[in-house]
Amino acid sequence: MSWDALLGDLRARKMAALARAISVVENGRAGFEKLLIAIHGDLGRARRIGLTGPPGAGKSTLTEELVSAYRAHGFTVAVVAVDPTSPFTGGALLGDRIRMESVALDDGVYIRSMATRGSLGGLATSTREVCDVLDAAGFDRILIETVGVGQSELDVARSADTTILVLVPESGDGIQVLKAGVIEVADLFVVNKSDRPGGREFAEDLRSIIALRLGESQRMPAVVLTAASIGEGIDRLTQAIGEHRSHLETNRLMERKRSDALRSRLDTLVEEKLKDIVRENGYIQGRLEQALDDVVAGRISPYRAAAEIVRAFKIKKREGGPTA
Ligand SMILES: Nc1nc2c(ncn2[C@@H]2O[C@H](COP(=O)(O)OP(=O)(O)O)[C@@H](O)[C@H]2O)c(=O)[nH]1
Ligand SMILES: [Mg+2]
Repeated sequence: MSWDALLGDLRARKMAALARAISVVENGRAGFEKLLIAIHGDLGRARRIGLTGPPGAGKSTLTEELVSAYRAHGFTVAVVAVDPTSPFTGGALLGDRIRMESVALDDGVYIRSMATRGSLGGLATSTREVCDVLDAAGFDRILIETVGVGQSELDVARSADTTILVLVPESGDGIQVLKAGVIEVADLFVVNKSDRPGGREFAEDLRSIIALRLGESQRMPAVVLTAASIGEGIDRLTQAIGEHRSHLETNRLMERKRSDALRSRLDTLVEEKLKDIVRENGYIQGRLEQALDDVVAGRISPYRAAAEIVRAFKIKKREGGPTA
């Protein structure tokens, strides 16, 4: 299939083209840069919503409920799940399909699991780029589920327009998570499993902690109680997501988020290209090999050796000498 055909089919949201484009991008296979260059002008239409939190909090269940809710409003929805441990059960989706009295596959929904290790220089980078492909394919909403609150999950979450932290009343994790300083990352908090005891109290505690942590001038994020497994609180959640979006738009924060994200992506890409240059440069690699013996023998520190190699490389480049 030609590139033009692939791009055309992708924009027409044909599933085969979508799957192919995503796997090219996810695995950094030949042509991924060309593809990303071609779709760049299409980006920015989808609303990206990240869900993160400890395992078992109900993120997948909530995600399925959100898919149903958005479908009911007529939106197309894509899901990127960066959590291989909890597959989607199809509960809410299947239920919805049966209600729609249709056994045909709903082509307004696309669900994609991602390996936890991206190859485009980290999980965050490849997840973001997979979302770009989904954005170009015209999905109205993109839901990104990540598990845990490690650095790379937070990076993924941060690349969404609205980041939701999902907690449950009974887990001590709730407070742990907040200690790790993720309050600043979350735009919205969900207290799920509120069908169990302690939900309201937990939500109140959470509100106090957030209020203490955030400055006076900062917007107080919503704390929404849900019981995803019985479909409770989902309307309030979609409403809170919408309100956060309006907040971003009225305060021109969307542009800033977008330009911050693009700046960091540009930085990363330039850094990677420079690293490639260094790795492939015969002169530098030769000097490195030479210096290694002296470094190992303790005659020169790696800091000095590195500084000398870089200085020599710069001088050679300036003088137009052979540096390759
Ligand atoms: N009681 C109760 N159980 C729930 C609720 N939401 C999800 N669960 C259950 O919690 C378990 C973990 O849910 P899952 O969505 O896979 O969590 P994830 O690991 O955060 O994606 C599953 O057995 C769900 O059925 C809820 O609101 N109340
Ligand atoms: Mg899950």
